[in-house]
Amino acid sequence: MSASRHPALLATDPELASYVTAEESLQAQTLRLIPSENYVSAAVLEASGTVLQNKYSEGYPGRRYYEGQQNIDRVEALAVERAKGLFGVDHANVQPYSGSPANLAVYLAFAKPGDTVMGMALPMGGHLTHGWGVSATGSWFRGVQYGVSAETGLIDYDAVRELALTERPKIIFCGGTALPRTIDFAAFASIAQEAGSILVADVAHIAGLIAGGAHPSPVGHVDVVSTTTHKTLRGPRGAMLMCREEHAKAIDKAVFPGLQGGPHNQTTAGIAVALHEAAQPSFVTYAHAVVANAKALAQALLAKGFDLVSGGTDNHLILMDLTSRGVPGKVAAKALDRAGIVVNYNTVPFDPRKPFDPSGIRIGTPSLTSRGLGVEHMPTVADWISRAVDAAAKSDEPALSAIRAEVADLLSAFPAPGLPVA
Ligand code: DSN
Repeated sequence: MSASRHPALLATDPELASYVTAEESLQAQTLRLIPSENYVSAAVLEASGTVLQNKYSEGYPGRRYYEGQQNIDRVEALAVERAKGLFGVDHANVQPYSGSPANLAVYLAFAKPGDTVMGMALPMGGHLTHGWGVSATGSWFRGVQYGVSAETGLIDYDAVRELALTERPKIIFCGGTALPRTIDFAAFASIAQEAGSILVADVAHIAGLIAGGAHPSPVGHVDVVSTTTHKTLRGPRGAMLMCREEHAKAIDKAVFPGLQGGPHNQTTAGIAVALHEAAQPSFVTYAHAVVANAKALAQALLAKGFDLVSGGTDNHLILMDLTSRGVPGKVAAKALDRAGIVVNYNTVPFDPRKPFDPSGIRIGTPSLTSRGLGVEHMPTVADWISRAVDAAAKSDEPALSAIRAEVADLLSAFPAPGLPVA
């Protein structure tokens, strides 16, 4: 692969250009199974690298604190309209820099420091920003946390209700980062209504599945939908907050001027393109294929004797508990990396091990689906994972190298969107 794809960068800063080129090769030749990652299209990449970068635009379309917004206003208004159309919401704010600032804006809109807020515990599959202690959201607010049942690995909605009615939180978050099962937004809505809480669905992981009709939508059930734009939605790294009209002012005020300054207009452009792509029939096919691939991969892993949290998956994500294989998650993740399969180590519910050295790994199918791999390839992927975990237990480096070659060989027939063809 040649760095000539970035000629100006190569001429100005060859060292940096070489890192970008190396990353292109890495992303082309490895099987990327991190469920929060994807491959954006060439069009999204182009939009994200435009001269829109050069413009300051504090405010919102038609209400800016800087002049020269003729084109920027159109870009942002287009992104907003596309978000509203795709998700069927009254209002969309496309300015949050990423998921954590988006969630922080929700706190700013609806709570005061010291208020009680409720979310899923991080080790159970929640997110740091859902009131977990080490996050500002768990130290500036009083975070109370729900989890999953030890028997089933599923959310126990009766327990969530009991906690909500005891604690009466200002805000309840549903959604998370390691949830392999469908979220029952209607059940959360009835709990939030009883508790008098603002309900926020953080759909960062599943936004693309929702857009493509492969997961139920929270719209109509929740007060606010928070999402990043770069996971299953396949846009640039950014975020959006969506809500009913009654909350529009509070959300906009919280994002700007409450929390952020000028929006990243080049990212807004990339989001607009990604939303356009997500409105096409091919995206519906992609979203359903992501889920079909994850289900097929889960079946194949179960057949190899792996323990999966909740016994499988309904979405794009699989949480593997490696305790019975006798290999810690971190050791497995590093061995898989050497085998050309990129995952992240992850806590599993009720994990006796520490977060930096947990019992599990988290995998998902968005990236491989974007490359065009299908259910017929999932037994091979499960076999690679099984062999790599066994090789990790025996420190068998030649076995890992052999898998790496097999991975690169298969992937060479499935060029990744947005990457140069080798
Ligand atoms: N959203 C997280 C992930 O799932 O990777 C990171 O915060």
